[in-house]
Amino acid sequence: MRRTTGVVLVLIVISLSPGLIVISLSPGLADDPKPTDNAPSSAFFGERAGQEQTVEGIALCWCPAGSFTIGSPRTEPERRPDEYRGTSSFLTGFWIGKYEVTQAEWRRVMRGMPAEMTAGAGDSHPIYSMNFAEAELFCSKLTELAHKSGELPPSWQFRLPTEAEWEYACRARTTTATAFGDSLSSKQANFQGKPYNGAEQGPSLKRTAPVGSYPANAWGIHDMHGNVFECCRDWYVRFPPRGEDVDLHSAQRSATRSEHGDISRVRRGGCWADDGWACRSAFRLRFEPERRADHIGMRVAAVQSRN
Ligand SMILES: [Ca+2]
Repeated sequence: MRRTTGVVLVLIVISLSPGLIVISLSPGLADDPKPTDNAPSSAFFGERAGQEQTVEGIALCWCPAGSFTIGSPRTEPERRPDEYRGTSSFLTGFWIGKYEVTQAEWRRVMRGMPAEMTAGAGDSHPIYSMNFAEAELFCSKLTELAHKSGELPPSWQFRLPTEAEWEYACRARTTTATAFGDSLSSKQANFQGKPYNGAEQGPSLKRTAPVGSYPANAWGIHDMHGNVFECCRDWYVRFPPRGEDVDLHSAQRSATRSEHGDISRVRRGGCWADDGWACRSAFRLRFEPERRADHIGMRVAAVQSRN
């Protein structure tokens, strides 16, 4: 049985603004960790940024513990106010999908498709048109399969990335507007129409491309820019808190309402149906939980559970 007596959990409640409560659980240092107890999960940690492994058929890239500047500078062309900058940090590293979840992966785990694939169909095309609940169900079923096969330690799980995790993985240490610099051509990512910030005009497929058709970022991750938008687990908060391990999955009360009164999750990274500017690393957009769209897909993260 896993020993937990050596760890003291410190509960910190920070009130950042009226109605916005962030709860952070940090492991205390009351006792030395017991290596024998943690051996299986410790061995599962990566050792360097971009290190790869495949778990339950899903290729993953390691994102190390550390911090980065999330958001965009005021000087960035096409910047929006909700991209305000701050320092985001991660106490522990995590794995993120090297590719968007594909249609073949979805079919294998879910035993069916969420909708007709009208914007590019095929095993290696990204899945889309799932709603938020189905995206989360995919992650929990994948976790179950990977626990059963023994490829994922019991203390780890697949889930959607937080916005901070997503942008950290997207940037891969870059501070420019995209992981490929301050402009973006549709030769570098699958988007439609106008290149971003004066880049060379490339093709417009007007549909999804097989995942990995475009160059990877510095950590080996493909299609963080373009192809399909990727839903994150956070509720959309116009000015989310920055800081350590921010996770707004349960921050429904803090979610910012749209002009129609709706609250939403968040999607990131632009897509085949939008211009290049929407592919910027810091760009954020709403994703209403019940919505299905042929340009919104997902990518998984594998993280050590916090309980
Ligand atoms: Ca994408």
